[in-house]
Amino acid sequence: MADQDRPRREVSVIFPTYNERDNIGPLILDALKYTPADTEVIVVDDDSPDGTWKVVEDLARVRPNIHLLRRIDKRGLASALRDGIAYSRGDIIVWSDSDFSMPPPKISDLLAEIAKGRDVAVGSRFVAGGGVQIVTGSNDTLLAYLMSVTLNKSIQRILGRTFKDYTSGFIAFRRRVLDEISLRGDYGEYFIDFIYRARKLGFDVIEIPYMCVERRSGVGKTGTRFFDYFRKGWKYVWLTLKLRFTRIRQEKERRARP
Ligand SMILES: Nc1nc2c(ncn2[C@@H]2O[C@H](COP(=O)(O)OP(=O)(O)OP(=O)(O)O)[C@@H](O)[C@H]2O)c(=O)[nH]1
Ligand SMILES: [Mg+2]
Repeated sequence: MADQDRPRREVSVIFPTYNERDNIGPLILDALKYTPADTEVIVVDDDSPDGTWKVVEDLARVRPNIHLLRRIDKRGLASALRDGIAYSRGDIIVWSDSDFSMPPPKISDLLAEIAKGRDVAVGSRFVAGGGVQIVTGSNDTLLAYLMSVTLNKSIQRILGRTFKDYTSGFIAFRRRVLDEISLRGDYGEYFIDFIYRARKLGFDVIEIPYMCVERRSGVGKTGTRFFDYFRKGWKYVWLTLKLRFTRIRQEKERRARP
């Protein structure tokens, strides 16, 4: 069936994957428990060497609402999400990491907010009730947590404290938001950019607490050395400063013009 012939759906859940072979099957089936019956799942896999795509291919063969986009010569988290969006048919779009660090039952909480009329619901580690599970004895998770808190505090200083988790990556939103803002940038910057512009343009954005847990299986792609965080952190802060001094309204006006 050609892409554009696929039926419209209530919800599209997009999972970007790179080497998530043991997570992705159970994750898809779990996510489908917490979404309406008329939900499609789109996995965007960058030809993972561990064969993640094969697991999804097998599932997609027996479940018509599961789709695999296997990208051979493309890489990158934000670019995977953009391809997932372009393929999706849902009126509501959801995505999360594909390692169980963002618990699938929380998807129904995000969708409940959209059902109440919100435009965007973000899974947040930094509002009351949310958090990050620190594994005892793991310096890596502790460092990741501390860097993430520091980074988010810095971003809040520049963009405002009324929003807390600018690097969440766990979200549900109405497709119509995309009529006004596109998904720009790479890796984590895309999220800061998307949330800041959505709020600036007057969309109703809410944060819903969730507890971020350790990935269930496999190894993380995020560097665990201080230098990796520092390098990435600088990129984020630089983008944040640029956003702060850009006139967001101009984009809306440009898009509104025939
Ligand atoms: N398609 C695709 N997915 C990616 C890519 N990089 C990361 N992902 C997936 O996006 C999600 C978030 O990835 P990262 O933020 O790099 O974090 P992670 O690999 O979970 O690392 P840890 O959280 O430290 O365990 C994970 O489910 C990855 O499998 C990529 O280049 N392409
Ligand atoms: Mg992870």
